[in-house]
Amino acid sequence: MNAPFSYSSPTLSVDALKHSIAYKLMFTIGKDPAAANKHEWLNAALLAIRDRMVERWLRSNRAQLSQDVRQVYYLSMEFLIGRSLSNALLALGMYEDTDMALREMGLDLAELIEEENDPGLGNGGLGRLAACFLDSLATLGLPGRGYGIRYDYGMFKQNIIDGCQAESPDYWLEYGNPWEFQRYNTRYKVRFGGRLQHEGSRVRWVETEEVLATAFDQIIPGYDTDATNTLRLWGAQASNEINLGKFNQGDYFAAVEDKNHSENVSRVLYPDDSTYSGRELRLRQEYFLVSATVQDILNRHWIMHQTFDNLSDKIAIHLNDTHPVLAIPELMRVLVDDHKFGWDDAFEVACQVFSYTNHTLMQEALERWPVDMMGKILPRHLQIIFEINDYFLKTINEHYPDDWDLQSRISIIDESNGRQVRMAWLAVVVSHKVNGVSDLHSNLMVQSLFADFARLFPGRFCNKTNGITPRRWLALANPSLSSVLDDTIGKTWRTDLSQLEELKQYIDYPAFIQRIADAKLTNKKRLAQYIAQKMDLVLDPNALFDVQIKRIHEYKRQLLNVLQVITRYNRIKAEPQGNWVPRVCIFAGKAASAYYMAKHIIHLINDVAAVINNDPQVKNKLKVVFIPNYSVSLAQIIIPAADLSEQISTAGTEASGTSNMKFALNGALTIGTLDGANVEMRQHMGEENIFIFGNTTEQVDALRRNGYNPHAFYEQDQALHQVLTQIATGVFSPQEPGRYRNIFDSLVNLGDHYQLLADYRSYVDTQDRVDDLYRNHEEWTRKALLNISSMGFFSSDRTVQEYADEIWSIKPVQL
Ligand code: 26V
Repeated sequence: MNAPFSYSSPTLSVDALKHSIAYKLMFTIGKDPAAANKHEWLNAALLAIRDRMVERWLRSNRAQLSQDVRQVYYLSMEFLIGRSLSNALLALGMYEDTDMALREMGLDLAELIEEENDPGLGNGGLGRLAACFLDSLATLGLPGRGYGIRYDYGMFKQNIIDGCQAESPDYWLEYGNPWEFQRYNTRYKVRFGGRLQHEGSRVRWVETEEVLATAFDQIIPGYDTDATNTLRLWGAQASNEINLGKFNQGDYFAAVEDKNHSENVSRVLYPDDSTYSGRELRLRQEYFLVSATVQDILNRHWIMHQTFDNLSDKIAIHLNDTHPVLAIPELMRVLVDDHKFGWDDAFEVACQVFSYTNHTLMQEALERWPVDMMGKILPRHLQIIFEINDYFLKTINEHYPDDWDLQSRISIIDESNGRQVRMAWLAVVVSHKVNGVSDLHSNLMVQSLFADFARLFPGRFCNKTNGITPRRWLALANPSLSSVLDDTIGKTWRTDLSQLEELKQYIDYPAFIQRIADAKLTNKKRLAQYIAQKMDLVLDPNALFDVQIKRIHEYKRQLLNVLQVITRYNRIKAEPQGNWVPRVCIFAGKAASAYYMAKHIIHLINDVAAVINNDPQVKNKLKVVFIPNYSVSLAQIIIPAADLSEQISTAGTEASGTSNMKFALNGALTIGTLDGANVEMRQHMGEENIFIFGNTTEQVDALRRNGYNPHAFYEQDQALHQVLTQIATGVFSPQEPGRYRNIFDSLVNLGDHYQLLADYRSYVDTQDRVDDLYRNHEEWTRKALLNISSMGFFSSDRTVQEYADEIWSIKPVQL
């Protein structure tokens, strides 16, 4: 297919830009430039920039269609894309021109960038990974599309009130979302409930409730390329039939109520990534995503091919964790019930089309839906899942006859727990590839969670170590370091991160090392300024900035960090004139609103901060800060300012981690356990350039098996004994001395599930080595440089290229 017409590239001159911005303000937003406020100017600028992306977008879409290449569809309940304006300007190479244009109009680009809201449509690592992948897919010119949900309310906002987390809703659409294109004509019916009617061998799903899914598209620009991709998010709309029916009966209020009820399906992101809750609305959300997406994919395929016989040649569907796994029975349902596929053929197609990433081994986060609930909301899907299970168990029985233990372990239906559907099992049975997200995690995955399946299908399991996009996490977040790199090795590291290796040749040039140190100091001042402004707390930018930012979870062990902070405090108090390395311990992260212990830990951090920060004996030797409302945009300020990155989860619990990579890329040294991707980071940077401490996975397991006794550690280590006693007796909560007694009990008397006490000594001693190195600032910076230069492997471009080659079998589109 030839392009019907083509535009010449718009002149990106400053004058043209000024003209577009003013034009947008007046004719799209309808505001007089003399009266417009900052938001209106931001939206005008943003629409002007969006126009510059549309042309590339149309061209990319046209090329994808005409070349009829195989496509990947990335299904995820979460996309944490962060702010888009600065990313778009970077991708288009328009930052300077826009800056100039706005300045000439009396506006400040940096200020407008800060004004953009940050859509929080994800919980943490999993959603952010999806966003990095979209960026890499586009930059590599790979034909792919993200599909997700356009929640009205994203991740809650976190306020800290009297030291405690308080949540408030995040209505991110308050000022509209100028990036999105609402597709009024791309709408699909999504059905729930009803009953099944059997007509011979055919099944009809009837008397369902219906909700409409409407598409909202956002352009995902590739960096320095014409290639773009699309993120398509579905919003729920009440279907007209329902409303009109009641309306005609004269019950106007009931009609409106129903409308609200059905639109609830895309109302709010579930803000809990630690425990699976089994709530009906969540199941509806998952099916809403999947049903609209499968219809859309098939619709597009039909338009291009007028047949579904070649479906598995042309599409790959990737499942980001089990949340969209209902896509499997949904695709089979549509093929069998609506397009007359035989059951075996539909199963075969599904196996070739689907692939699945596992992101956690934690039992409590694994999805399992009660059979009764699924039967009520999705009766046909439940039936198909039973058929898949029967078919699968039958084939296994042919190879391992009458091994009933095996059968019950691998059955998709767990009969032991009040009958539940194990979504991870379903994903494994019907995917051609299943991957973990770091070497360690992928190995543990096949040794533990999926051990039976790995024996049955050894070729199905693989590893794809996570990565991060260097565009957002270095070029955008850290302009001062980026400019040092540009001056030294040129600018092309943005698309080929392995070029950072070249920095190693400058390791012995003190002037160069000094420039790296200066860039860090600039970033630390930027963060200090943010903290002074928001929290009224003054920090010394020369102190060691020690940072742990991530969701609050017991396995991530923020509490171990607190034990170390208090230990340091006690030592300073015991020897106030000692030669202490000044340290600022920075925390940030949200706790799931129902996760009592996580919230309690936030409270403790703030209580400890209040005591330490106000102790006149301590002064600047130690400060503790909990920065509220962690988000992508906050991460972009905090990470470049870190000297030390805390990656201290119990070995075997953090699937990969991705902030560990962001920190190292920005020149922080890591203190961490041999967990997740820390293991591979150590291999790449060399063990002398990372602070590893604590038990290994094997040692953690051995302790668990042989009877771990935290009480013995408490008794034997004096410093630890002191810290735990202080927590238990209210030294940090004098108004309520018993406040943290339960934390003491959980560590000392109730088993210390994540083995903090076992790793405490090794952690504290390693922190002393950190101080020693920091005293020699040049040596410290040399190690930071070696960290930066070893991070090439951890670009999400590498990760996505591996998925493209080894899982999706897709090739770039020619533009
Ligand atoms: C779990 C759940 C449980 C049910 C309700 C909603 C919900 C939402 C999200 C999750 C996610 C749990 C898995 C997860 O986020 N894993 C993280 O994935 C990162 C990217 O691979 C990885 O770096 C982190 O180590 C891993 O914890």
